[in-house]
Amino acid sequence: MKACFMGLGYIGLPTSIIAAKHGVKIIGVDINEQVVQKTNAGELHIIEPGMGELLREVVANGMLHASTTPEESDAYFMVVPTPFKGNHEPDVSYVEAATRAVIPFLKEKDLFVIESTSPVGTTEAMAEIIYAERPELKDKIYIAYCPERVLPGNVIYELVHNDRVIGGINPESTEKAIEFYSQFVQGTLHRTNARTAEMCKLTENSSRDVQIAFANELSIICDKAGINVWELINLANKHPRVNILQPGCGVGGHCIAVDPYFITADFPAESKLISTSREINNYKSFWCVEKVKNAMLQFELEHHRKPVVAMMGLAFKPNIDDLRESPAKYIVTKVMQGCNNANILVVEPNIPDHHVFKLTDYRKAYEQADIIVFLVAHDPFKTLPYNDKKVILDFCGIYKK
Ligand code: SAJ
Repeated sequence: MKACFMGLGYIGLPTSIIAAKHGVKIIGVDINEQVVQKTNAGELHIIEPGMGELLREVVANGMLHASTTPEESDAYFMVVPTPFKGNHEPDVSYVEAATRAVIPFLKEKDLFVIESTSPVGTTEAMAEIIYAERPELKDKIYIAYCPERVLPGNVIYELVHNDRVIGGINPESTEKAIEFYSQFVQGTLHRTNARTAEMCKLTENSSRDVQIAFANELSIICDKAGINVWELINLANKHPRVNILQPGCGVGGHCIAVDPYFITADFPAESKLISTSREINNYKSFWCVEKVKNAMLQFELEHHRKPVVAMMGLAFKPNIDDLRESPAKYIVTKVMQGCNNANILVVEPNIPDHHVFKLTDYRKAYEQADIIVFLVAHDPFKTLPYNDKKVILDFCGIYKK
């Protein structure tokens, strides 16, 4: 069997590598020539543990080849980004462009799958585009939506072991897609229709966003009430039916802070809780900036000099080097803008250097600074002994124990 993957990014590339490893011949397509060249040279252009060796293997044995243009295959997978346009409205133009690019190659009994996170109705809309161009294929090809659920950093394991939801535009399409994914997925493949599968992906990430918003709201209430939010959540979670997530300095990354807008854009009147949660999580980062600025002013009033401030962490979540859509990075930038960059030590132990920020070793920064701002709960920070001579703003629960 031959499969064509449109998009060799954080999801498309790993999925095509795993499929190739399980005997599917892959043509991987990307508009970025550098990505294509690197992939064909067996070099991974993303960061993902263990994936580099697998790529080298499937390129060397001819199971995976990359190109800037699609080729005739038996199955086609759309794994391209769905960004925003204007006011947080999803932009499906990449999905549509990828779909249009494979239309000339489609033949009877082929499988066409969308994996990109997409607004409800996208799979049906792409089916209409395909049939408009190739009316002879109506009811002769299989069309389905199958979202991914992998957590960056653990992709090799999760691509194989996670359950997946697969929704065809008709039951035959669902079965055909299940047949494909069973070649390498050991988790259960759950059957549904395309609209439910699309909504399921959005629901998973929105559910997490709403739950984190609850924790972030609690953290702001507790700050006012003089209660340690970490202790509070730990105690509340001792209830057998309560499971509150952890507050932080906001919600980042490419998924949880993004996908809820795919629901709020289409159902603005109905998605009150989801849109308020987005606002709370965005506000939490702004609130952290204000807290840091206030602590700096307070210090200056008390000590008649400006404080040295250590900003601990830039990544969007603990123990990774990914700074995309990072609330910590936003907070550091805003604080630096507010004080003309003076006396701010920026720390990110997971990257060697940064083109904008001059990085300081986390131990040195902790030693030198008067105010320590914990933004990301990286493991190395937890080894720093609590020093009550310093002003510590712990937004991510470094000292919760
Ligand atoms: N965060 C909190 N408190 C928490 C948990 C997370 O503030 O208790 C923050 C993190 O610091 C980070 C953000 O949320 O800024 C998102 O991190 P995450 O680890 O929760 O999730 P992602 O964005 O790395 O990956 C998510 C996953 N989805 C779910 O957990 C429902 C992953 O399974 C998806 O595949 C991925 O989105 C995606 O591609 O959609």
